[in-house]
Amino acid sequence: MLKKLLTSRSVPPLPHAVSPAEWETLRPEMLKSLQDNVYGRMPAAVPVTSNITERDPAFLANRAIYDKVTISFAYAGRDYSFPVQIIQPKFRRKVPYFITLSFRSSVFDRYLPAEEIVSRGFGIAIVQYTSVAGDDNDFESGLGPMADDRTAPDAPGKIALWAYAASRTADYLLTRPECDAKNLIVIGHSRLGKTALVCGAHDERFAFVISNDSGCSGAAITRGKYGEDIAFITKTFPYWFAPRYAEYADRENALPFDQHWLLALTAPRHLLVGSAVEDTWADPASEFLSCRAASPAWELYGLPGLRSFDRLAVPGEKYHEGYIGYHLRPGAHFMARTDWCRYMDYIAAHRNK
Ligand code: GTR
Repeated sequence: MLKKLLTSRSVPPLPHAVSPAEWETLRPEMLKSLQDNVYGRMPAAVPVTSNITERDPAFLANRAIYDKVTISFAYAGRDYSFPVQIIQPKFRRKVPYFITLSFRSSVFDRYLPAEEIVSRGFGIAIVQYTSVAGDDNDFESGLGPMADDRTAPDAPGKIALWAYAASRTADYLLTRPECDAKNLIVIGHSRLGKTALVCGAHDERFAFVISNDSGCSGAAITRGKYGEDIAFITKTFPYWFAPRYAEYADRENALPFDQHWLLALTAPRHLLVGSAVEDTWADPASEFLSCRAASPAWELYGLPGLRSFDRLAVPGEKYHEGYIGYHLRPGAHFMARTDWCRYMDYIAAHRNK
């Protein structure tokens, strides 16, 4: 049934490979195609320096350490920096960190049950997205100038720049002795869910890549999608993307791929996709189908991708057996405590030893 649904929407298959080695050779071409057509070039990684500007050694009832850190680097002759907030649970030898791309900077936020996350032994690194680069057409401030000439068809959009900042945050986190390098996580909601997927596709140091309600140009299959489409998103948020993406408005069939390519670039690591049933703008069914269509990438490695019934998910269901975890939450577009609990349960069960 799911196969039929994908065929009826003309979703192109993943590039053909018969072995992990062959798949690895396809990775750079797939990334390039996504960069050229959707998100724009990903700037090359450069070394970072860090400076702790604030510390609370007795945070969260003395169960955590809070650090405010400035991460700095030089790129193409210019200096850049952005702040990150770190919450490190105490009394743990190795800490799996969530790098969370966040809308707001407050640790106690409606999208972030920080105390519960820390009490379960996870660390948190908050990258507040507009402190990296504004959510607008301004490419003069923050990391904006890294996009260079925004008239180039493949110039990076803001999603690429936010994703780049999450990777530079990983550079810093990996220097902290408590950081569990085998279980690094990147997570985001909505536009920042799209960003988490782009970051995880490029940066193989992330063991878990999590997209919450990311929808159009995120986890959802574009061809035949309900709700938001390329015409709307490129008109409303042109600066999120490479300028070329707008050429696909009302021409989604001309795209040489669909969004399951982005998901498949996480293989053979873990991918988690959360949808909400009332979030028709993001289109949960298209997010679910995308997980299904990405699964063959994991199967090449002899690993299960999405393990589900051969039908669309129903509200309240979760599929946690495969390397792709999926859940469909009752309710609307939001990053809920339920979503976090599902993700933490999955990671606890699949954590790399
Ligand atoms: C909407 C946008 C979506 C989604 C959302 C969000 O306005 O159309 O693609 O990203 O914003 O980020 O909250």
